[in-house]
Amino acid sequence: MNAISHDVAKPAVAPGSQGSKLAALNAWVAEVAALTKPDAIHWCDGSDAENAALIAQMEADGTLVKLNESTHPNSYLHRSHPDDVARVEHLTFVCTSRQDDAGPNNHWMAPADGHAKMDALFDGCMKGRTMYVIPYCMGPIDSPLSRCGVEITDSPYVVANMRIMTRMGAPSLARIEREGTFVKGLHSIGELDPERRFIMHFPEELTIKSFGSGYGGNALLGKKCHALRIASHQARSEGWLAEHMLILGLENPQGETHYIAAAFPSACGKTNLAMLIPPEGYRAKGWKVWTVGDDICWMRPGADGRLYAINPEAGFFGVAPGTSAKSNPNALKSIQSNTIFTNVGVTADNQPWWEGLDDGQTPVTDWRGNAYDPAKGPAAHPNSRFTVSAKQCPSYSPEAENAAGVPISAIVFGGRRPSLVPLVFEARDWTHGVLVGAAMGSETTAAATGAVGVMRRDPMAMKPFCGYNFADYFTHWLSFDQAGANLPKIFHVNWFRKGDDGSFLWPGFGENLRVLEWMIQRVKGEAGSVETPIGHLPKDDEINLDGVQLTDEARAKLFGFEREGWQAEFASIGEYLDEYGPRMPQALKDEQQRIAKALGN
Ligand code: GTP
Ligand code: SPV
Ligand code: MN
Repeated sequence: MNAISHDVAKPAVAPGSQGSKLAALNAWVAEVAALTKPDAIHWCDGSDAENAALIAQMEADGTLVKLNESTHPNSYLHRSHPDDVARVEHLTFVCTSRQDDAGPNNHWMAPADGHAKMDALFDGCMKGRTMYVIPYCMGPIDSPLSRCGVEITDSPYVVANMRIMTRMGAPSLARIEREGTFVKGLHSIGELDPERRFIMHFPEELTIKSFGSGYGGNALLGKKCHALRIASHQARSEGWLAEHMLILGLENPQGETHYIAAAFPSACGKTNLAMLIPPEGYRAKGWKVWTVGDDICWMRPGADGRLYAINPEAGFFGVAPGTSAKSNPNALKSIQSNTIFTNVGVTADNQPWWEGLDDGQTPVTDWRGNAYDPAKGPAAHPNSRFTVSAKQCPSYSPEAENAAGVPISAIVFGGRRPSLVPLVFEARDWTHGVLVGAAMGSETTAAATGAVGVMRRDPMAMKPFCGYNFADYFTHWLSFDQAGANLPKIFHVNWFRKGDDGSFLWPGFGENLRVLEWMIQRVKGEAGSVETPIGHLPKDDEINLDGVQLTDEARAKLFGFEREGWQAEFASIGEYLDEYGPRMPQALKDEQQRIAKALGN
């Protein structure tokens, strides 16, 4: 690495910089270097040569294991520390000057205390290591909706992932030099000690400090830390939205494409829906789904009053288990080459393997690197992931690079709801839709540490990611309903309804297209519905079920309205809104009470 590293004794300035416009960046890098004391500083340019040198270094020290070159060219396996395999919500903080601004939905620390705690951890932590400076842009490099950041890290694995997940390197540095503003993200893997691990956000200072984890959303700071927690805070004051949503384009046989944004909690189906392949009959007629994004959506009103969305990311950090040629062929095709796999198993001939891959092979090594023994758990960690450029996805939309974004026709909320919640319903209007999002619930998944399968409220799928008080966030959402606005319709879906025997009642995956079709018909005023207190449900036969086998139980539960269950649900939603006290917008409380009354509560 000597060839591309700078001796720390030399000034820590960006290459080619005259010092003036990048003064703030250069000063910060120097300050961080003085604190963390790295042996060397490397400014990342994002080039192929730089990436190749980093990969070679990581192969040599065992950070990456090369996978089968003939089946998976240029692909690698990384095994993270077994105690460092997912986001850590209990160690994630939002440090606003006033505690109320972070809200009951966040862990809070006073900014001065947060900085003191983190700076003590960072003190000298990069001795013997190289410090990488990663300039990146979230969103197309030429889009006014995009925002830049710089992550400083001592993890070359983070550098390699950020190169795939963001527009990283020289063009981003040039934009930072033009704009002068950027989000500062400081990261060190430290000793990977869970007792010395914190993910700290200072939204008022556009600053992130993350220590002690090398995994996913904890360490790739452009993703959840910047593009959701910091960006949501920024979006509130600037009049836009930063959301945990996929974006897809649904093209019908007439060649019209409608864009849909959908918020499902972590590991609840965003990547799968974003890459959906329509059922055979639909494909034959010319239906197609285009992938714009699979995890994060930034949107703002355009001159015509519609919401325009960009995907701030450039790659996918997707859940591996369950990804197969049947469930998600586009994802599987995307990850045949140039992919970093984290915490998957491997086969005898060194191919990546995970539960649900269904390729007829068997793993020999598990995600920890031990001989695979089914009695000791799965071969792949349930939160094992692939990192791959979006450009490798066969359904990647050319519009994803459009600087203006795509106009959104429908917003969809959903979660894992084994009971009560039907397959789909539509909100009556924007305010009702905001309540539907605010009331979202879902079972927890392996994407975060802690118990799996526990039902919790996860408003707009943003519980772990909203950088400010949820009450203010709902107020912000409500504020988009104003004169001149031409807002998307809002829907709620549930792919995870279970029958009495515990199995899923809806086939899901590609078949979800049938539900999207109904939504767009509703947007165009072409489909009917049945009005209930919880919203509009599809009328009998309004959703095309040709070729779908559903039992009577499934039909009743997927399309029915269970008044008594909803009465209890609305009482619980009311209690939830009350947890936020007087900051909760009255309009949302009124909406909850109106529906509770209509339900007969
Ligand atoms: P994050 O990247 O954590 O934000 O997750 P995500 O929302 O992108 O989740 P993803 O699409 O990776 O799905 C996670 C899990 O849900 C996988 O195990 C999928 O197989 C499963 N899944 C996705 N869609 C469906 C569906 O329509 N039905 C059922 N039953 N399971 C699904
Ligand atoms: C999620 O947990 O919602 C993810 C994965 O998308 S991570 O980047 O680790 O947050
Ligand atoms: Mn996510």
